[in-house]
Amino acid sequence: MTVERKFSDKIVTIERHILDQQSKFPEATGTLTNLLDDLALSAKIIASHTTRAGLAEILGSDGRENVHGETVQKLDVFAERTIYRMNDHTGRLAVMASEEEEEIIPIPDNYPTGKYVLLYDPLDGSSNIDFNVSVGTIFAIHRRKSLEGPGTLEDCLQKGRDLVAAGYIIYGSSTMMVYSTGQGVQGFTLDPRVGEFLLSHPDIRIPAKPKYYSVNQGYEHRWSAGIRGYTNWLQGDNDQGISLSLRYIGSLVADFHRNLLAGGVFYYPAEGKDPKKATGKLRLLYEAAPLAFLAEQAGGYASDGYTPILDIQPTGLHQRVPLFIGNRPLVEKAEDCLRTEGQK
Ligand code: AFP
Repeated sequence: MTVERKFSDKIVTIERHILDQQSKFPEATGTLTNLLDDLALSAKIIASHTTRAGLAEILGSDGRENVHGETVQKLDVFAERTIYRMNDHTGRLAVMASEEEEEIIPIPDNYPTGKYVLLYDPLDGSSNIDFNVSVGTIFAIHRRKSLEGPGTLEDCLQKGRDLVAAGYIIYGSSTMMVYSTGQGVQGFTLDPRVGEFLLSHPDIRIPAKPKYYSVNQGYEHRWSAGIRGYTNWLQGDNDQGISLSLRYIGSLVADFHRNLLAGGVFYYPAEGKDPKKATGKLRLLYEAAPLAFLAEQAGGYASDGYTPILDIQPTGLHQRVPLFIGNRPLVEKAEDCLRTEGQK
């Protein structure tokens, strides 16, 4: 029997893909490859629980509050512990930081430290879990700046521009891991039958023609005139034929993922009339910077309205920033609107 073999028959697992990428860099030691593998395995473990969220005692919050005063869901705790336990002992990391923890997370003394720094939001959008809405994990990887010993706060406070890799896992109608090491954006879908992430979305590029704008329009009364004008512009108040549909899930990974594949802009602006949201809601290190890295790698752009997100020097672990992210012309239009507003 002769079997016809085509290129499209190639089955690319995430491990194979990461190794292929590594082989392009002869000086690579494999540490980043192994770190990404550890994250893929963490994702599979978390996915095995998110898909059972409605079933067991795991549903609902455990009553504790995280450092931002938000109620922590049990799955947040599980995802947080899973990522920590998969990475504390490997000798690949100098230090970690999580959206759920106030301070940096040191590597325990009895384990070796390594050259990378892992920042993560273990389960973003977790207030949606009880309603069967997609949630996600976001991760960001830097090279340590300190030379040896335990990693430091400064190792964590690095600009997005210096990221080595970033990505997210979306736990939705299927589980996907989307990541970049600075050579484009690759998307893998978890085949639950074989327990492997398979390359399903190679070289993702944001479509040039956008479809959606995503914002919590319920907060419009607290926006500045510039943001209101920008929203009108996206809705069709322009002479460029742009007229976008509104889609907002309230789960950043899901909103970003849809716009990455369909084209559009997500924004969470500063809310002048709410002192608690003077710089928006989203965190620079765990949400804005890693997604900005992916957006730029996919041909898009992200800004806080004035400065590219990737160029902002973080000053605190839990710093919040306004975020505009998606197709470059749409994000630049937001910058225009805010600049014009500032000149009035
Ligand atoms: P939760 O993790 O508390 O659900 O917050 C999710 C999130 O940080 C981000 O994923 C969403 O884009 C954003 O908040 C939604 O915030 P609003 O509910 O204020 O629109």
